[in-house]
Amino acid sequence: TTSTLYYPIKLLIKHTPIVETMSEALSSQELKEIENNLVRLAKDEIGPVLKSKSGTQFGQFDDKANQVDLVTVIDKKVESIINKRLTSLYPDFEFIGEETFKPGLTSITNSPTFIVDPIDGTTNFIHGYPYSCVSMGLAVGGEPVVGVVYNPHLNMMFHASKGNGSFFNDELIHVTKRSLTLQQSVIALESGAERSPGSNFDIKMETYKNLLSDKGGYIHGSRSAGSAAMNMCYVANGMLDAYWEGGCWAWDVCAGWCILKESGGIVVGGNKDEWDIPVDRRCYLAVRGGCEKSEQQYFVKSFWSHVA
Ligand code: LIP
Repeated sequence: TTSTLYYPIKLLIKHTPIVETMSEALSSQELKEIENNLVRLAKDEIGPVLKSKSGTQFGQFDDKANQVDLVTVIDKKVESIINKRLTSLYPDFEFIGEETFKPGLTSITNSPTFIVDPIDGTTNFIHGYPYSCVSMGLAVGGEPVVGVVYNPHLNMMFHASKGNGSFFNDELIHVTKRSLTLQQSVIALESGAERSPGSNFDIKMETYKNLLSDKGGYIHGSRSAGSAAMNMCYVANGMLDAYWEGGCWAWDVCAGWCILKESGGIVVGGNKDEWDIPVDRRCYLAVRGGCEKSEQQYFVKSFWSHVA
């Protein structure tokens, strides 16, 4: 029997026509302005905090779901700064953040909603490993339409808004045109926080083996930034060919999803035949642009054939 790497969709996106029309009310120019405000907030206020506090929270973190799912007071403080700033700028928009999310109560509607991870890569942040970043996305009608991901340690600012292109440090992202095949790909794969044998953990490890084995996908290699948002951005600018994970959340991927789409990439479900998924599906396969749509679709089907 084939197992499914799945997560009960805890958050349902309620499609209501009234709000749908609101999504058309935000022009690409308005989205660009929101993008610029998020870039400024990331660069001027959040980046300096992440940069100065990374590697200073040893022994000062708490467990969440388990002892490898971590949070610090800085995560909570940064989310509060972002929430206050965005609520004052956009009082009619909703806000969902990793540290204030309430499973089963918080729901993503079709209203304009900021979906924010104050520190993506918290474990990296605690260890002083320079792959933590702030990830701020805006979803309208459930679709990621603005994304800003900033890693101040490596001075990497990725940003995009629907219809306005994707940027890396203010340079428009152009993914080098080249063929896309599973065998010649470098793919981000994460250990994640779910580690119990006999669960999704086994499916993940089995899938990694299937992809890497010379009797399986025989891919060029796998990488693991420890940050979904950074992985999405590296797929967006073509440094990675794909990223696959089950278990991360809407706030991990919302911003990177917009950045990736604006650079010609696609996001589908991590399980077979899931071509069209909601932002909170919690199981994703992100694939780069710089190739034909038909190549992306063939790559996705090849990848899915290796999911355990
Ligand atoms: C992290 C994700 C990463 C996942 C980690 C963790 P956090 O988010 O970005 O993809 O593998 O387990 O969930 O918790 O650092 O914000």
